[in-house]
Amino acid sequence: MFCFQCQQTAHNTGCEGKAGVCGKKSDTANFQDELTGALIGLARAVKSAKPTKAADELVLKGLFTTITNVNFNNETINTLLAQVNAEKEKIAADAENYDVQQIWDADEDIRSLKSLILFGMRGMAAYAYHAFALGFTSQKVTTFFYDGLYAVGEDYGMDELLPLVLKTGEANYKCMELLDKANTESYGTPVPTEVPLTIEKGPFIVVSGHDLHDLKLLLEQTKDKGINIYTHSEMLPAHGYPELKKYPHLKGNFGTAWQSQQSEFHNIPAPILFTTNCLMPVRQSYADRVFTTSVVSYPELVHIGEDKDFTPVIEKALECGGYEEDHPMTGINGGTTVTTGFAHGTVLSVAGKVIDLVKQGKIKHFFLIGGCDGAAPGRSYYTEFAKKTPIDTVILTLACGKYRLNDLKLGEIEGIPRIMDMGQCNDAYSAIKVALALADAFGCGVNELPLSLILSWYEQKAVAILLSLLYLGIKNIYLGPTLPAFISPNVLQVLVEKYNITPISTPEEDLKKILG
Ligand code: FS2
Ligand code: SF4
Repeated sequence: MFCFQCQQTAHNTGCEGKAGVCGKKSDTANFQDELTGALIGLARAVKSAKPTKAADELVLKGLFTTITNVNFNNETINTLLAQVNAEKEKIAADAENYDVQQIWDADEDIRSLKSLILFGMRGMAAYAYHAFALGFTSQKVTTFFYDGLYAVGEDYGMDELLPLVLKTGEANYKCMELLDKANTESYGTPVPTEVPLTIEKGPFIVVSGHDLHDLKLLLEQTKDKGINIYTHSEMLPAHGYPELKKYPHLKGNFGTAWQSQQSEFHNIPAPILFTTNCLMPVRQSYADRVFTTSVVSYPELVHIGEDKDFTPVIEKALECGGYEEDHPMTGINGGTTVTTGFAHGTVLSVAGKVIDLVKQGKIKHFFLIGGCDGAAPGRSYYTEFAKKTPIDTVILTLACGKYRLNDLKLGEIEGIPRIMDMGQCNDAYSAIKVALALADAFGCGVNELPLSLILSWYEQKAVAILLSLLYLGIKNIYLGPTLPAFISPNVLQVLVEKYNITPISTPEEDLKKILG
């Protein structure tokens, strides 16, 4: 096996040997490579013939399946591989699959650029899949998947690959826009919502991952059954959506970010449903209570299929019974509630006030502190950074990295909260919309705004978002906790020269640099 697609890759160079740091075994990694090679074969088939609806869906599923912490199951990966091969045969039998090892063995700059495109597309596929589940598709996005996959299988040089990296960012921007439309048209514009962290007594189900459609179906199926539903990790922003928050049994949020799940789920008296990443290797003390659905899969766990009949999860909740008394939990800074729901619709509705506060000097700077969380010790940087921001600054946050700071009570500036949670990682779209609107109001470019992006990355959706920010020309991003292992020195030089991407240092130093 060789895999270096995520931030925790071994020695920040690559996972090799018997298993990766995430727990993915070498045979699983190899099957994932084979699946990727088959998807490239499918893209080659589509060069000479029209794609089918089934092929479009398989591309999304196939790419999504290979994201970090999604699928650890050789059986489901091989089923998908067979489906991709069968579909390719139907479209153009002579199209050949690709050996992905060729990318890993390529010259380091070519490997770097192809990785940026491939990993970016994996992240983007997750977003496209969530939109697809709600009945939303975009021809432009679908076409890009085929073009991008085709390109990574070709013998292209730097000159051909570099523009494709930015095109991946452009396609992902469209994809996040599509998902924003899918989520808000299906569930309404998110509104600020305070979410309790205490688990009430009685049966409950914890829902993790990003798929709002799965949550909605579960809320329907658990109506009036005496079972409460708690979000986990990236599902927290669901509380802000009117069509989801209307269910009285959607009670609160369980636990913190994904990397704490093994201790937080230890002996939990309830089932946990994973709709997407980040699933960690499952410990014995709760293994009988973890359920997967969609492309998430783990050997021997019960999987909820496409019929989305959650009966096994519901029965498990009733069997476990939940806590006997209310069970108080806190965020990592001791807070007992968190607030979410500040997507672009809400933030832009008070744009006039925000602009006035900036003009009066009452808001001096905005920080977007967001992205993925993870186990790396250097990630406490983000908590410290948030704590050290001056009282006349506002923090926008999103994705699971927010658990480092979302329970801090930093107060308000004339009614505008100093921390605003914009949602899931894909809601980076909201942050971009707000930044563009502010730039418009001040008659300047985004790079001239008193706004700094302090980003944390872990998996491939973060890669896709970073590429979208670069496509939009956004400069001076602070990135941590480490730089991606798949960025070669030459590619890094381009990113630094063109976009001034800066690795994080210490909160004190970076704040001094930013605020002068
Ligand atoms: Fe966090 Fe994991 Fe959202 Fe990532 S829960 S690192 O999937 O996509 O952010
Ligand atoms: Fe290693 Fe990350 Fe790949 Fe897992 S996903 S094998 S931790 S690089």
